[in-house]
Amino acid sequence: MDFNPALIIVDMQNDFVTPEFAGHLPGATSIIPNINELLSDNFKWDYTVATKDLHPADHASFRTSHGPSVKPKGTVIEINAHGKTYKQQLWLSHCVNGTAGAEFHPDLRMDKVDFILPKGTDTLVESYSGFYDAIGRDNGLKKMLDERNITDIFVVGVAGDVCVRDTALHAKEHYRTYVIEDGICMSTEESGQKTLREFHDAGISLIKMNDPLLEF
Ligand code: VGL
Ligand code: ZN
Repeated sequence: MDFNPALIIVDMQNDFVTPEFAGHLPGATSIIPNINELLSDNFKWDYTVATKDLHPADHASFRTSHGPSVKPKGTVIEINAHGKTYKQQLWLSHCVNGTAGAEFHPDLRMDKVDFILPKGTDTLVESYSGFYDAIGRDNGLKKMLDERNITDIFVVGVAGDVCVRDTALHAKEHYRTYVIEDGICMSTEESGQKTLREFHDAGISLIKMNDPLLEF
């Protein structure tokens, strides 16, 4: 059986990972050593990709982008974009192109990453998944994986219950898919538990750094 593994590192950017930044997830810095280990020469990936949430300053997913008052936390709105309507939860402004918050956490060994995939660059459309945006448009990731005959996808990064979740669920539509539990950070315990059940129901394997599957 072919085994051509790829590593997808999701949104390890300051706004999500670094204390003091906009959408910092408590505990997110603790996964950096594991991700760096995965990027070391101890692993022979056929391809490594890092997704990068990259939004214009007035992005439609921001609580500040819809009228003069800042929308309350957790607000979900309908957005019309390119002839489609989709529901979007609103977030604090995050990963604005050109700001420090959009940069990868400085401790990550990004020089070992083969390809950086920007997503969410369209003002009107968020893209949690590395594969397809909120209105189903292709970010081009599958084509790059298929050109390298990738069979198995391992996913790490943040947030475990948002962008890791959507990326892993889309990956599973095409590849054997694993989420590395000690390589992700959830935004909340409750949402994290729900996401782990979704992974299980979708047939996504949850593994740890010491899993024998990672000895290649
Ligand atoms: C993310 C909310 C909005 C993430 C990105 O990377 O999980 N969450 N944009
Ligand atoms: Zn975003």
